[in-house]
Amino acid sequence: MGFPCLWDRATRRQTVVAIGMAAILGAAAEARPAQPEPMGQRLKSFEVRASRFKFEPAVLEVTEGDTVLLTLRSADTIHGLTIKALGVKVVIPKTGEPVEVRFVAGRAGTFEIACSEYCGSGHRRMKGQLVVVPRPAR
Ligand SMILES: [Cu+2]
Repeated sequence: MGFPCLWDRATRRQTVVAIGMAAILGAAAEARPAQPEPMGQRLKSFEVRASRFKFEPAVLEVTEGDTVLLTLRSADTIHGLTIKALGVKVVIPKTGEPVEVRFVAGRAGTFEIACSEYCGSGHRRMKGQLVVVPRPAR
């Protein structure tokens, strides 16, 4: 490094972030789907069935940094899926037509999934969990 006096903790953290972004951008630019994507930068897809009063599967596990694609279908009436902590909200129509929602699991933790549309007496207990495990250190 040309500026060792700047090589403090903050600089190191910014450098790591910059390398991470470069890796993401590089992977996107190359777009070679046959290559396995690096850990923590994968697309995780789930098919989720909503019905009175549950999500199936109820627990979704991904790795920090993953892009998550949910394909949601209702088996009966109108439902919704919201993950408030991550700003995710989508209505699932009663027709059974699939709806998709895509988001980045940007931070580790266990986040509540809830139904966002009143769907009957058990609406309040219609819950699930998104478990985002920390990205392994390299
Ligand atoms: Cu519901």
